[in-house]
Amino acid sequence: MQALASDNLTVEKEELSSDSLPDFSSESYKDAYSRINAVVIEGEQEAYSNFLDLAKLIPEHAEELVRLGKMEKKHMNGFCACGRNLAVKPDMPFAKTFFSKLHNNFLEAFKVGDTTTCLLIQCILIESFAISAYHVYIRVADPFAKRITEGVVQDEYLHLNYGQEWLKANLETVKKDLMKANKENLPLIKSMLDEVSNDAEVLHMDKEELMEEFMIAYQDSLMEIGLDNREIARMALAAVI
Ligand code: PL3
Ligand code: FE2
Ligand code: FE2
Repeated sequence: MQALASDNLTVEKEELSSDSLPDFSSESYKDAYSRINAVVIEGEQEAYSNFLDLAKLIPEHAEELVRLGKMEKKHMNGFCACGRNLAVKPDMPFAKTFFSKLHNNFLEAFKVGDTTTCLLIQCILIESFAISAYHVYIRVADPFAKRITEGVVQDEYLHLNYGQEWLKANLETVKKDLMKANKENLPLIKSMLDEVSNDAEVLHMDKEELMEEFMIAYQDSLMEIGLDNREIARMALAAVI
């Protein structure tokens, strides 16, 4: 009896610890992974096409932007391999719907030549989202996916950095557009996080932690761009109201 009681205690402790690794072969893990994996694959695919569009908006940096875009294709292939490795079929229709509002906003902005909004959506919002989620995922991923994601996250900083530098150099002329684009798009990131949080939980990724990591990456990036504390606070508040 004694031994049984203490065994139960150990199990309970392991389940409570968010850092403990999940059972990668369980049906519940594979089911949640089919959506999360698809979201990441679709996100990388759309990032590729967004960088090609950005290359058209900023022809003087076309070569660099195409190079950044090609990295996204590699990321996509890497994450496809992660799904295959776990024998999971990504739920791509789910992922397409998941990104549709944000992607439409990008395409609308592209159509009217609104570089600021395109950069905010792809380089700042999406890349901050990816960087924060990948960092949280790395702690609880299977060994194969962990290695892939560690390589990917390094590139994502280059993508974030590109947007930061451009917006910083043009800040005075784009500030109003930047605020407006933030107001329209940051709430979408918040709802997207809400939408995947249950599946992320199954992968042992904590929602609060995902939100914290995102807000840190996002606010850091706004600081790099040269916004002051008040402006950053005002922009961050768009996520809750
Ligand atoms: C651009 O380089 C990448 C765009 C991808 C965006 C991904 C968002 C991540 C969403 C939620 C949690 C994912 C965890 C990672 C798992 C493989
Ligand atoms: Fe990427
Ligand atoms: Fe990226």
